[in-house]
Amino acid sequence: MMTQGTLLRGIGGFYTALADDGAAYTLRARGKLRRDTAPLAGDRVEMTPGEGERHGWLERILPRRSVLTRPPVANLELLILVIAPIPDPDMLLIDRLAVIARRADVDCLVCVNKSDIDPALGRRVAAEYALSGMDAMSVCALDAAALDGLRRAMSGKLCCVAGQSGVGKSTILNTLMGKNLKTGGVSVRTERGRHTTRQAELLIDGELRILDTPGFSLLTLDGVPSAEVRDAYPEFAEHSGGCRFQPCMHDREPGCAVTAALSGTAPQARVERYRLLLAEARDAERNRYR
Ligand SMILES: Nc1nc2c(ncn2[C@@H]2O[C@H](COP(=O)(O)OP(=O)(O)O)[C@@H](O)[C@H]2O)c(=O)[nH]1
Ligand SMILES: [Mg+2]
Ligand SMILES: [Zn+2]
Repeated sequence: MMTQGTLLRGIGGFYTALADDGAAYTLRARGKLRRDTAPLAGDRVEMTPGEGERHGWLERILPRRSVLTRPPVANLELLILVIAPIPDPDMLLIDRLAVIARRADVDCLVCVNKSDIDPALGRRVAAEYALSGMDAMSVCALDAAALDGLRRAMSGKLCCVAGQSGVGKSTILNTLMGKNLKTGGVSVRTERGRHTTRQAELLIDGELRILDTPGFSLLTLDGVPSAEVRDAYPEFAEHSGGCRFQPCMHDREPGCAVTAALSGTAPQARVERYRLLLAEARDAERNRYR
């Protein structure tokens, strides 16, 4: 009997899949299938479930809508970029993640958590991202009602939550899903001590489908061509036709219409960070071709 479902995780050659009828199965994958396409959390699959205690087989990986390699997840639709007043917001990390996501055709949403500590940060970030094509949402993970907007944005989409350690990712998931994921500030007694997510794992609760993954800290723009970094910024499109040099990287070129249009505005902060990411991508390009 062939069944379709979604891969929740894979550990040590065993995969866990959630069939569309709601049952979870343990599967193995044959060598050929794994060599052709490494199965990823989030993959839509066809499987032959096992009987009783016996594992079943992963038969086929259905075509993917998107793939991220670091962290390795498939079919992601919405990446939620979390920042907070504490720890000090790393906006460069947010923009780097947004570039990677846009290249993989994954939408992003900036989620400013801990609004109870600094309600102004959410407004400041919303102004900075006003032209970015990303919504910026102010939330408080300690208050379920203050997560309603986020819940609506996530509903029905395969989502992933990323951001610095301590911004409240686990707390957001806990409040949204009522699951008892371990959070950094709370001491939780487990056999292995503090819980760390090693593997991408798909959490499902009604309309919410969230991939819990640790891998975003390793992210760099190494391998992203500088022109693609530029093209990940919707801010530029409206003005780039007016730049004196064509094509223009909107870095420090004279007569750059993007620089002229955005200087002195809130979105300029993102343009300045873009120049840092551009330099990073150019460095990687130089090292590669040397
Ligand atoms: N004041 C406040 N604290 C929060 C909020 N969300 C999370 N925290 C706290 O921030 C700390 C880190 O949260 P955690 O979920 O472990 O962050 P993670 O590392 O991103 O998963 C914990 O002490 C949480 O209780 C919030 O909205 N307001
Ligand atoms: Mg956490
Ligand atoms: Zn320009």
